[in-house]
Amino acid sequence: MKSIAKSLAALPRWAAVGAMMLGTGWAHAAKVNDLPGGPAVMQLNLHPPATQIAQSIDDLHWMIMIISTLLFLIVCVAMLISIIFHRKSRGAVPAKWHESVPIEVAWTAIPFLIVVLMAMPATKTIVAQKDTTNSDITVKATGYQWKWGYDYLTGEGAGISFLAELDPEQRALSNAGTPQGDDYLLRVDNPLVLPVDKKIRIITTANDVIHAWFVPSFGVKQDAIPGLVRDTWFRVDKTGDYYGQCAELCGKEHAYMPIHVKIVSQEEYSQWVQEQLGDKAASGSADADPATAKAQAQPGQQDEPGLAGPAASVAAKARIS
Ligand SMILES: [Cu+2]
Repeated sequence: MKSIAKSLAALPRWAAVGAMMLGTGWAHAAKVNDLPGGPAVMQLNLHPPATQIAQSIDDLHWMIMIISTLLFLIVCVAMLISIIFHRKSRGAVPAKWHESVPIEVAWTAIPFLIVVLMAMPATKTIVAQKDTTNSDITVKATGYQWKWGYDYLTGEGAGISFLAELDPEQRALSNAGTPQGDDYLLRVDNPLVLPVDKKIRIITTANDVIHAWFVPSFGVKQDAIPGLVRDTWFRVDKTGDYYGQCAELCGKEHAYMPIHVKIVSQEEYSQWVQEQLGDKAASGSADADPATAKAQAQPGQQDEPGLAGPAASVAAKARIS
């Protein structure tokens, strides 16, 4: 009793703290705007879809939401009518019948049909999500604590590889406790650049613990598991910047490994590929470090099969330190 009274006495203090936190939240909310391709202020719904799969997921979400809401309302209204108008105090007398085959068939068949109605389009979408065949470009995304390594494996750009880390300025803002900007904790140093309207296959794996490659606007979320490969795909309808984050709790800096995908026109992509491959050729010929050259020439000696390029050398450095 005493402890309850004590808790009640503390309520105004907690209310004040809550109001203060809410006030701070509103103050921050006022400073930021919606981020196209990323989260929106006070967002309740899914991200606007940028791929056909994301559109299907959005449609499924609304269809199932509407069916569930209707069922909830029908059950609630039936229950309230029964409680209010058929209560004992009003003289209601319970029916005497027992076991009714038609009713039992109805309450088994109708929910079954509703579930089938929801499962059919959902299955179609899942099958489409898993169809990674005939891709134009394949990129391997490797999760590290706490960054992403990208290796372009096939298609235009094959051979490009780099690491994408949280923008250092944003890391500093986070350390100082002063979040700023619409893309706070979503900007990276090297975004993943890909062309519009091409089927992109992403192979996911990880170097240490389980991560997940998640870009909501693409309708893509795939675990990246050490020692295993998984794949997913997307074809983006329009150019722009799209943002996501690691979606598997992977350690203390889980919140600091964002994903930034830049979808550009085919011409811009070809130009970017030329620049990257040109830079790589230049740095390859200028690379006087025999250890790095050896590591790149003999990827089989790495712990991570198939890792090559900057991702491998950084992984090797990370192991050494
Ligand atoms: Cu992670």
